[in-house]
Amino acid sequence: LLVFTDLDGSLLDHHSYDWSPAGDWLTRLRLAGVPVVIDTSKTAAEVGRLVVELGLEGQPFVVENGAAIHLPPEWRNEGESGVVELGGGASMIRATLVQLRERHGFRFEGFGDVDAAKVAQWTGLALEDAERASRRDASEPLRWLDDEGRLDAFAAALAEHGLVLTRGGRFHHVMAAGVDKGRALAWLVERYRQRFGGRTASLALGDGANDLPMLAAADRGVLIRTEGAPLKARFDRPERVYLTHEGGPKGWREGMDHWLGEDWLGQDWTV
Ligand code: 2M8
Ligand code: MG
Ligand code: MG
Repeated sequence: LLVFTDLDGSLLDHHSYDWSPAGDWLTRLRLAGVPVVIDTSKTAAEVGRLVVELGLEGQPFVVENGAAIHLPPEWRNEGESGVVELGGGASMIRATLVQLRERHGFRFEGFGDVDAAKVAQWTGLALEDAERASRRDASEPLRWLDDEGRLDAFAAALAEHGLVLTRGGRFHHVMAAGVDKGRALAWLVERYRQRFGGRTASLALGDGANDLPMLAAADRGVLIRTEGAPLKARFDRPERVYLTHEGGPKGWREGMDHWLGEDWLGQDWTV
């Protein structure tokens, strides 16, 4: 079994960054040798710190909404760097965004338009964390300041330039077309299978629109309830996705209790 998890609003409380309700499960999974793989919109600079705090060192992790996968040194194949890119770079994305804003008059503000102090203000992160969040390699988060009704036209304009729009907890995110958390999950499930063989069932947990491809790509999913309006999600096989009542790390724990329960090691994960 492999566990893939979103961070903000899922394993971590969106405001306090507390994950203590999920702590018991993290310990149990570690003792059972079940990898917990972070699959997040955060940057490598942010996650590099968090894996240590969360005790999740030694596993690969996915950053920037699936745009890049970071592999531990011992995981790298010959000639492979530690970073597998599944989409194009941030400077191309930024240049296209600036061009579209000028041409169509879309109103938005991206992380690349402002300094870290502003990002700290938007997110509630400490300045040094906001600075880490601003070091983007392959995605751009932005605040949409225009009519919600223009988002479709914005997404269409992005698509013409080979880019895709998704939505996280607070921000919209722009990546190269084809990039999403689900594709990164599939890539890593295959890599775990090559490395360790055997069963590679996956369980994914997330709370945002940007997590839906990850939940759809996993054998089992946990859609963690968000504050405010519940996310409208349609899955091909909805019986595979559990919707929590609690939010954040409490919802994370609830989803684990639901799928893994007491005798979870004995469960049949084949699908
Ligand atoms: C951004 O992502 C969150 C995740 O859902 C959002 O859209 O609200 C990211 O850019 C990340 O790098 C940053 O740490 C986070 C802070 O709120 O915001
Ligand atoms: Mg989230
Ligand atoms: Mg996220």
